Parts: sequence; C-alpha cells; structure tokens
Amino acid sequence: MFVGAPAYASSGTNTCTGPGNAGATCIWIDADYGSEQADFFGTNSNFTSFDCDIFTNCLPDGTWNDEASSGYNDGGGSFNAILWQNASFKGFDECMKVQVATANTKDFANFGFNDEASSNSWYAVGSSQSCSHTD
Ligand SMILES: [Ca+2]
Ligand SMILES: [Ca+2]
Repeated sequence: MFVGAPAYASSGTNTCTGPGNAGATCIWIDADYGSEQADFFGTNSNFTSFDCDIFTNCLPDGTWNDEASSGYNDGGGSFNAILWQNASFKGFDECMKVQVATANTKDFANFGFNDEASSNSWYAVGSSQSCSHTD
C-alpha cells in the first residue's frame, strides 16, 4: 500500500487533508504548517534523498533531512505515522495518530523534535509500537 516517492506541494495554510494527499505523512519546514510542505508517500529510509532546495526556506543542506518543524498524518485511517530522528528508522520516534492535529504536531519544538526528522514509516492502528512520543 505505502509505496512511492514523496510528492511536493507548496503550503502555507494547507492542512494536508483531502484528495491527493491521502496516504501521506505531511511535513512542513516551519511550525504551524508554515513555509513549504512535502507529502511523503510510502516508507522512506533517508530524507537526504529528497531535494527541497527549489524552496526558499529549505536550509541548510538542500534536502528534507532535518527540516520538519510540524507534521500531519493523512494516512487515511488505517495507519499511524512515524517520523524518525535518524535515517534507517533509528533514534527518537515521533508517532502521529491518523488525522489528528495538536499543538505538538503543529510545533515539534514543543517536545524537542524540531528539525530532526530523517526517515518515516507506518504502523497499523491497533498494533503495538514503542514510540518515544505520541501525539
Ligand atoms: Ca524547520
Ligand atoms: Ca535527523
């Protein structure tokens, strides 16, 4: 089900819901869904594979690695999303429930996860997953 490369969309106030984004883990460069957005479809082991240097606010290395300051799981109802601190699904893991927006998911700095995300994966709702933080 979750196969494919991320698709990119410009953002601002985009809440990452609706047709075209279903199945995606959505991340934004700034808090409060600010600046540019990427919709990550599938499981991705290293965000350095995905350029974001076409965007003004993409710093410092020109990829989506260590950029995310807010996020949203538009996984469509069956899967919780995980953003990992390190590549290859390692380090601190932030678990995001399906289509739930909170102050924390709107600003990762609230729990020390600002500009940290480097890979993403999923787990089925109802299955067990040890998460460093869940929101
Ligand atoms: Ca950021
Ligand atoms: Ca990282």
